[in-house]
Amino acid sequence: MVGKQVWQRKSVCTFKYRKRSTGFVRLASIILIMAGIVAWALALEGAKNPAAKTGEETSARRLDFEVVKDYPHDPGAFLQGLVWYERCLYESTGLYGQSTLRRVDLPTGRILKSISLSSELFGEGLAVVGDRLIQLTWKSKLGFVYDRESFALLRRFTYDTEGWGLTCDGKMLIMSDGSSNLTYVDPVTFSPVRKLAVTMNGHPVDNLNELEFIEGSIWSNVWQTNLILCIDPGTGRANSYLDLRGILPDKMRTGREDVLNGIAYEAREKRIFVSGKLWPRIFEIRVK
Ligand SMILES: [Ca+2]
Repeated sequence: MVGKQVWQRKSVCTFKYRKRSTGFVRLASIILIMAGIVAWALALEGAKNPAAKTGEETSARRLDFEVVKDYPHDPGAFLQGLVWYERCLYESTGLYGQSTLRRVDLPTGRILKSISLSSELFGEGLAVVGDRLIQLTWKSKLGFVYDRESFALLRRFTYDTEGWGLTCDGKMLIMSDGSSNLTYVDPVTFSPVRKLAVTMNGHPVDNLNELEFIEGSIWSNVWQTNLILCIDPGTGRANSYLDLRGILPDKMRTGREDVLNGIAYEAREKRIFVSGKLWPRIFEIRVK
């Protein structure tokens, strides 16, 4: 009998403990689920809008712009690199079996000269350094140096990463590889000189792509977005950005991979050109 009472008391205590314990577990679960939902919402917002303030770094400023003019562009050009020299644009286009290096006239958009890459190569970033054109390829880790006028191949070089965007700050090449790092590369030896980690609002920004050095700032479009970041070469911080959403009208879109992927700068008249993969237009923009 005594034993039964003890058992009953123990049993009641255990039941109460279990009840309290179950309540605590339920509350903790709810808190965890709520925290998960908030974290997921923040991550989603961050993915949609890297400009959202998420860290201690000063929030990047959105720059207003206007389209000054637009020009025809070969809608078959899978644009990967765009650069201006004197009166022409130079383009590197991608896709296996379709990659080219070309010189394009403005305002007509006419292709003045074009050479094809071997079918196993996928053209990527392009920069002008003096009388040479430097072109990257995507996964082949192989770059080319051409005579700017004749497009004669002068030499090849290699690198350790994927090749994405390329520009020149007047002294060094700056290269992107799809990560949040940019690499400074010696334009003569093609040796990497230093890495620049790029952040926006305190966070690394992946998928840095086509580049252009404009008035002391590295402009980089972020692959598969309408964003162009304006990066301080000293700190790696994107202090400002442009959102080019809607610049290419929906009716001109192919629905394929027609994302923003070209930035060029004409320094004399301070003109900025942007375009994208398979875009039928090149847009000249002015930052307000
Ligand atoms: Ca460029």
